[in-house]
Amino acid sequence: MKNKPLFLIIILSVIALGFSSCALFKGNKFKVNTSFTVYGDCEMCKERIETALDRKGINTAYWSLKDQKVFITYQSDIFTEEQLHNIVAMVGHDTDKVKADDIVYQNLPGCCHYRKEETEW
Ligand SMILES: [Cu+2]
Repeated sequence: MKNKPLFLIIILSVIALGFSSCALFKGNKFKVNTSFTVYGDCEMCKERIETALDRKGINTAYWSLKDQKVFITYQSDIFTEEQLHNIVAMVGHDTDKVKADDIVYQNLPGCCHYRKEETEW
């Protein structure tokens, strides 16, 4: 049985290949694009929003200051769209569905205070 190790290596490679193509397929199957309104006021907001969304299960996240919108590609088997809204709201940014906690919002640097009612006071 001189060939046994070689045979084992081949079997293991086939199994590994099977797993990786499975993962690849899975990755595409659940990959979803979405965009929704996220309020912010400056480059620091952009950094804060994109950093909050920089996590496993989120492929790309881009926030546009001009559009007041975030564009996200994520894995729908890991996150729901509601969770994405919550992640952004948690760091102090209102979305079109979830309002950020007032205390978290108050603690943002002054330049990041995007809520209109506050600047009008
Ligand atoms: Cu800001």
